[in-house]
Amino acid sequence: MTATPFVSTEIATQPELWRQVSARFAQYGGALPEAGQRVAAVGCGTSWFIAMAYAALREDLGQGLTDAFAGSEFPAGREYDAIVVISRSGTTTEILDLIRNTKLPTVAITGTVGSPITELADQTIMLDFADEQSVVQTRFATTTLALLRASLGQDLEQAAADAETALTIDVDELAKLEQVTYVGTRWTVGLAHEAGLKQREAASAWTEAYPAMDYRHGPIAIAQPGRGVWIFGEPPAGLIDDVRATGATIVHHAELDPMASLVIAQRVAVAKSLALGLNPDQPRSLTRSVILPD
Ligand code: F1P
Repeated sequence: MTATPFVSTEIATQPELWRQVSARFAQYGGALPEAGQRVAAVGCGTSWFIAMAYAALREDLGQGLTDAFAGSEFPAGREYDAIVVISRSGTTTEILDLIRNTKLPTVAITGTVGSPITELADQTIMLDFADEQSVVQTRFATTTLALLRASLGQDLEQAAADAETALTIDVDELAKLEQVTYVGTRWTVGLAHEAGLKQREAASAWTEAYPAMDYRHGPIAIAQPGRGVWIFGEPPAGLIDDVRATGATIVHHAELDPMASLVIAQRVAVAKSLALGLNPDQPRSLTRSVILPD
């Protein structure tokens, strides 16, 4: 592959988009749930992992009960004050079915103007400026999370500056790791899942992801020299020593916002894909949106 993949260009725009979306936050703020409301956040694939990150962060910031579900797993009949649905394409079957079948208020975050979700959801937050040409999501997902973090009162400037640093870090050695397991704590568990998905999608590579505390309950058995354990956020006590003892490579960007560490993970996924002679924009067996037959 000689031309620059779309995903590489899209990854590089993230710092600016995070700044842009947080500056525009006031414009969208009214549509997002208020503090104290009981909220469900729902998506599929990447969008589910962003929902997971938002849910844990919202609860940890004391803004109210927040659950995250994959689109297919929303528990019908459970009461929430609002459902936040995330879908870049606005066409994902499980998400559209959920909105059609619920009586609860829905707010959709999407990247696609005129998509069915904009007709079905009660309110829509349109992030079309963060849409992507690559099938593999990077900037739509992180820009959505930047918006959600801003809605919870977080300042994204440091994260954006850290993401600029993340764009300059050499990833060649990380891309040579045979296998990576990503771990996180609370809101960074969602980031760990998203990082793992990037390598599976872009490079058809074997990755795993777990809550960091759960990692020692079995998954550590595959750690060995030549493989990596990528830690998002604060590592639990003793974890680094336990991983070091296996000989696996520890990846931990302690000085960067966890979303900037995700940017590095995205770049590793692309580098690994290219090294294998694959097209990182077009994962095997995957389309931009999963639309299932009736
Ligand atoms: C969800 C999704 C993505 C995946 C790929 C196909 O899309 O499953 O997670 O990376 O792009 O679609 P969406 O509902 O956010 O459009």
